[in-house]
Amino acid sequence: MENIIRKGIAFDKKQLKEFDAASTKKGYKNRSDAIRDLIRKSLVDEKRENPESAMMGTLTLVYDHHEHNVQHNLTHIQHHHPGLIRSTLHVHMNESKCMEVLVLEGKVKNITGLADEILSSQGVLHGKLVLTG
Ligand code: NI
Repeated sequence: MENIIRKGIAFDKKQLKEFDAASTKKGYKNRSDAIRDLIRKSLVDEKRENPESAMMGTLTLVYDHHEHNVQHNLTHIQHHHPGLIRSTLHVHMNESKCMEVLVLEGKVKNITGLADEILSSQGVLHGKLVLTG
């Protein structure tokens, strides 16, 4: 594994003990794996803060299809951003609620702009955007 380098890092004894216990509880087999995942998470968080970063995301939303025009409006919005939307999934949750999951790819500012537009549409009950990359 030539891309791996070893470094000595100083830790607070008590914090390291707590970190190891939490990591073990989560299923990590060793401390290095847990720390590497933390670093990856930190780098993705950093990327998320830059509006120009290229990322992928999922937008999950729930709406009431009885609400006047909601499906028409959501379809209209989505057709205006074909380059951002890679895939969509629609699930009929019950007699009134629908769930949609949109897989998005593009600049952070464009993904969040589209997510804000969709989530603020009338009839959308709630939703959440998750960015990754
Ligand atoms: Ni439905």
